Amino acid sequence: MALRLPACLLFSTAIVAIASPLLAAGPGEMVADGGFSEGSDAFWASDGVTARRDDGRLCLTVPAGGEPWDRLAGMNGLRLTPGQSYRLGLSLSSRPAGPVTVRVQRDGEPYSAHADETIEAKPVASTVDKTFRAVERQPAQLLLQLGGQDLDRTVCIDDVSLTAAAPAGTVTTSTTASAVLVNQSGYFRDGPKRATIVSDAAEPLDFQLVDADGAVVAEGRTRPVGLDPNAGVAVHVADFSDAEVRGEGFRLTAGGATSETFPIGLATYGRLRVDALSWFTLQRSGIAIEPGFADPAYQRAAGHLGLSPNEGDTDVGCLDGAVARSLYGDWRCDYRLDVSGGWYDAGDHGKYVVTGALSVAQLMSAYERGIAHGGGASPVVSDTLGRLPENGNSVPDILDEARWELEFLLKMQVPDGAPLAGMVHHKVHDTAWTGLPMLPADDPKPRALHRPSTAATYGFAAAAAMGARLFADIDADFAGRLRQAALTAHAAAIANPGLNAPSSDGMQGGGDYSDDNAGDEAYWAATELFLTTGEAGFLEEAKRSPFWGSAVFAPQGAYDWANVAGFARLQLAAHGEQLPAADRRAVTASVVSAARAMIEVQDLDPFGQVYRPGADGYSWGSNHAMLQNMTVLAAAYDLTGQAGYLAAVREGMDYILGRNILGLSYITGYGAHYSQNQHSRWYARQLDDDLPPPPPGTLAGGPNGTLLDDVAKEKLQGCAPQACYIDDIMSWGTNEMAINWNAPLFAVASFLADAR
Ligand code: 9MR
Repeated sequence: MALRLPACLLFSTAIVAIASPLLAAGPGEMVADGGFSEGSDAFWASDGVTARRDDGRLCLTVPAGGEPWDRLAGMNGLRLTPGQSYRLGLSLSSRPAGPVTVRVQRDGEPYSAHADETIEAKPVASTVDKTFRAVERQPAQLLLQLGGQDLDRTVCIDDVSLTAAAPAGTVTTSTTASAVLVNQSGYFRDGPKRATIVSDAAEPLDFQLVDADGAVVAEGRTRPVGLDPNAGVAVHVADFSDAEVRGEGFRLTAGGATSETFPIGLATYGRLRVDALSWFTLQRSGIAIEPGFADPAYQRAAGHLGLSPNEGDTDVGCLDGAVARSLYGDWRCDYRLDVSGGWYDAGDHGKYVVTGALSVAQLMSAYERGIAHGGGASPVVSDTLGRLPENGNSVPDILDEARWELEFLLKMQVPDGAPLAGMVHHKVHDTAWTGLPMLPADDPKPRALHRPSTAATYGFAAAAAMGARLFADIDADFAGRLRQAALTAHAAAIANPGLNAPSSDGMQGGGDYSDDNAGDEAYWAATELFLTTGEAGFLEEAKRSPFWGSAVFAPQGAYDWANVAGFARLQLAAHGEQLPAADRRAVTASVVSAARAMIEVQDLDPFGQVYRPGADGYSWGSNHAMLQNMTVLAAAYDLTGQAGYLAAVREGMDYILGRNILGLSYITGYGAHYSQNQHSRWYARQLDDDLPPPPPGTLAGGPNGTLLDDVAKEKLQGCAPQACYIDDIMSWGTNEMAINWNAPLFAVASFLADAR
């Protein structure tokens, strides 16, 4: 509803608008003199409505007629923080009885509501007590809609109060967490060491760092921050960076509370790098997971090899019928493809080229960093890095794992001679969702190829070009296949612009991965083709892209599967030795300035997050968005050698590993309390004791401000942004695992294991 305020608002003689209604009485109270007992208040009344003080109330005389919004009273000047919960209270009476709509809304077009409640007001006053979550940062107002009645009436209000509230979700989901929130997996001896303490004390608190024997090894005073809108509570920060000690079993105490134990100087990123890479091996489709290379707990039959009850993926046709027509119009195909292999995307059995391309590229980027930095001495380039069947085959393990996906991506390309030849199918998945649990080999649903898309084709071209570069010295034949396929795809995508993956509300057995702009994928493809071939034409193409000079990194997430320009920019910065000097300088400067902006965000955040949530709170897969941001900081460190960037990545991991309002590490197997029920059809221990839990090194998606699944809708209503997470296997909106989430986890772990 668009609500227009009359241009001229009449103030009753008894009512004087004060300049700043935020100069309020009680602590945190946003309504000045809501008890109407002092000399001034902030309320106005619209044309025709008169207001007067009456025995410590504000009474409004409202003429009959009009629409509800034609007769108003209200208070302007509210500044709300998106995501923060607020509590609105007032007492309300109406003589004669009738409805009053109470709104907190934008103070201007389109008057969008933070809260909207209609109350049947009676002659005897009743209390309104409403908790709501602010949706945006625009100036807001508290408004009463009083019109639309058959008779004149008098509405009186009293005890009007608006305060920031710690919402129910925070209380229920954080009760198990200590008030002293630390990186439970451990700090670097010479790295930043900070903790976040939940406390509304106005003064600094004393803190102590206590070792495993109970001895105080460092102490200091906290810095009070006040209410943190993301956490929904007031916090302090303790900085014990100067304590250059080493060992297991440290604790931090402050304000009478004690943290979980944590190590210092024994950082676990080497182990995490191995776990995060080996996680991909366990995601493999089309191969049995055997105790020969994997923990026996994860043993399972090969999935989707066409053995009953599976129907795929060795002989898959294109989606047809009504769903295909509704999504893709006249598109059809009369070939069938063997698209076996690759990785399952996430907790479902779908395989999506857009996430596959970026994920495989990020694995390869960690390898390429290992070559560029440290002359290949890093374990990241070794043949004994992961737990995978090709271990010891003289090919670096990362490339073995990458090849598993690249071979699948190659199969997704439309064959020569067919319509859209050279384009790449956007995805292959079941034609209807399966339930949980469901081992890959047990999936009985038919599989179908979806229409090729321009974005998937460019994404594939980029990843394949990158693979061609990295396999050149290892397997020339494979590198040649990749290179040819990348060139073919690139040409096909240019010839078929605007073939976008549509949105279908996920109703067809797989994720949509809809994307209506392939420009960023085109920029990435041109970039990788340039880096691989050195051909000026690809550089010119990249430079013609609107993404060439634009600011591609956002604090909500530097890049993701749908927005890959940030990754392309990092690639150019890291490996663009062949760029003309001025271009190189510009590309480097853009990465460094984005990293600087991320440090500013981090410095202001009491949890050390390298992330700023958007208007809707944390995004789907917010944990991975932070990790992507850390890859920008890591790149800036590689480009400048400045220790601040390395420190920022180290501290950025604190939030992921337990320094968050839930006191929970989002990586299975890391920290004292960690996510262990991630949404997966086969790591489904929560549903079936005979199935394994997610393997160590599994990243949970993380808080998601949009409550998507039924568990989140039921359990997380009113959650503070940082608390919109639940470790439940059915909460796919907050707790899924995914290849494009574990890929940056691997890349960041690898960076932190190696960077000094
Ligand atoms: O994380 C993905 C999000 O960015 C997309 O908007 C959404 C719809 O395409 O899909 C999300 O990814 C899920 C996918 O749909 C199915 N596999 C699991 C993915 C992670 O939750």
